[in-house]
Amino acid sequence: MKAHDGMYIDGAWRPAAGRDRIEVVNPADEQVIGGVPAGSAEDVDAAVRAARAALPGWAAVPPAERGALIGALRDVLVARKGEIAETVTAELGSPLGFSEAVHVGAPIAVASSYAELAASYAFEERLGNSTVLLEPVGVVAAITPWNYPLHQIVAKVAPALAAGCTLVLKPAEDTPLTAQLFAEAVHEAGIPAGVFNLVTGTGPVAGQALAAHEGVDLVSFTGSTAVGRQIGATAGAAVKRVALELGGKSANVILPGADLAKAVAAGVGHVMNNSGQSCNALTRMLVHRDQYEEAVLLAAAAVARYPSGDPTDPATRLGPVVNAKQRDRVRGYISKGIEEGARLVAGGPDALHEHGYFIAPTVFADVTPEMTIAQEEIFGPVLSILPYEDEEEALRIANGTVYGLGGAVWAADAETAAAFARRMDTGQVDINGGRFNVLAPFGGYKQSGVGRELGPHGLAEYLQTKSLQF
Ligand code: TXE
Repeated sequence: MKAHDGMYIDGAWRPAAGRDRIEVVNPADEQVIGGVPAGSAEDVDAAVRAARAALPGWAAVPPAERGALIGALRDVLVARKGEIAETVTAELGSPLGFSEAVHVGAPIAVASSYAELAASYAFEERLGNSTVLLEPVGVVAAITPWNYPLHQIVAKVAPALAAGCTLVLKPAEDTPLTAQLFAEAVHEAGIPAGVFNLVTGTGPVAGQALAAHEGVDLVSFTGSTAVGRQIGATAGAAVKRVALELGGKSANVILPGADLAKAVAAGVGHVMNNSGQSCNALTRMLVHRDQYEEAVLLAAAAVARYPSGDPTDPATRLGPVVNAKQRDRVRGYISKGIEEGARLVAGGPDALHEHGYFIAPTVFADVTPEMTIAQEEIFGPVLSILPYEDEEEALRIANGTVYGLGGAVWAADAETAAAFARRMDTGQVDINGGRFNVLAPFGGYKQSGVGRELGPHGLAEYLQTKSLQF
């Protein structure tokens, strides 16, 4: 696939300082589809300098004009939707229809929301005898993962631009081609040179250099809890702002009286979408003991409707996972589930196809809350179904992990489900199948992270506060 042999710094593609490269592999057939330069500390430094130099000019652009440029960026993403979706599918392996609708559709909606929010947000307010100014925090380091390659970028870049910040993006090693297309879109939209900069490279080299750079004012990271903890510690030592969006082990609580068939089918879909590689995936389904066996049968029937294979084939609903490391990791968790005594109802650890990093859609029953598969983030198409006796036990199980990112509750009516959701230690809960809302804050309780993305709460992360008394 087409790739730039350079870094997008200060409004142009520039050669990398070193000669290291990253190969991009299609996870569906294990073929190399391209390559990009692996940036060094020198490239990071050039990008941070460009972002810092552009900061005063961009921060002074009236918010409505910044919003208009974010709108122009959205328009380019819309115009190039097909090409971006094909690139996401080639790098990540997600079915093409899902890439178009979700991988590109969601960021388009996010960019639209920030085009409007930039213009309408109250960057100044009067409180008693003070005028409170909400000013851009400065230069942002955005470090993003591969699971939603475009969305994770736009969820950071759009609010940062709206706030008046400038950025350096270090995208994931597995999906740099989507990031390059995004940089092209920024350029085409006419966003001034230096406001957005891209350095491709590895986490331990380019990522670490960026997170530790003294010219960065805020590090916004999405990825594993292990790396997030490290970035948080580095930022803390430098008294630098940080936003962390980390792992999850979200519970899908089906209360008696809910439409069981609908709840189970939706829950299975949530875990199978994107091959389970969503930080808020509803990986633990909690069902009342009286309906338990019925739910297990329904789930087994539902996963059978997720044929896996070539992601460009419209019949495919389940693609591979992103790379060999993730495949081995997910298989390891499936084997662990069997070893610890969970009942395998569908799928398993065996290879599915001759080529590609495919995992069979897998369902475990008789999972207890202490099992590894009920505690750790698997990041694959693996569902655990846990029984409960009463609501108090369901709540204890739902809240009984170190994570708290997503969640869902199903009940006979929305009020009953919402009453339960209020007691959950988690950042976002879908009630009776509630849909994605681009304005709703997204982020974690407990070890799922620090800070929020999306909507006005997401914009606030990129602002700092000054008060003038008069
Ligand atoms: O993540 P990493 P990986 C979870 C999921 C998955 C596991 C491992 O459970 O199985 O993490 O995935 C950059 N300094 N999530 O190994 O390494 C890296 O280059 C600075 C949840 O892919 O955390 C990439 O850009 N940066 C998740 C980004 O961090 C560093 C999404 C994420 O990679 C770095 C992805 C360092 N020392 C994985 N090391 C979610 N919350 O959505 C790596 N990076």
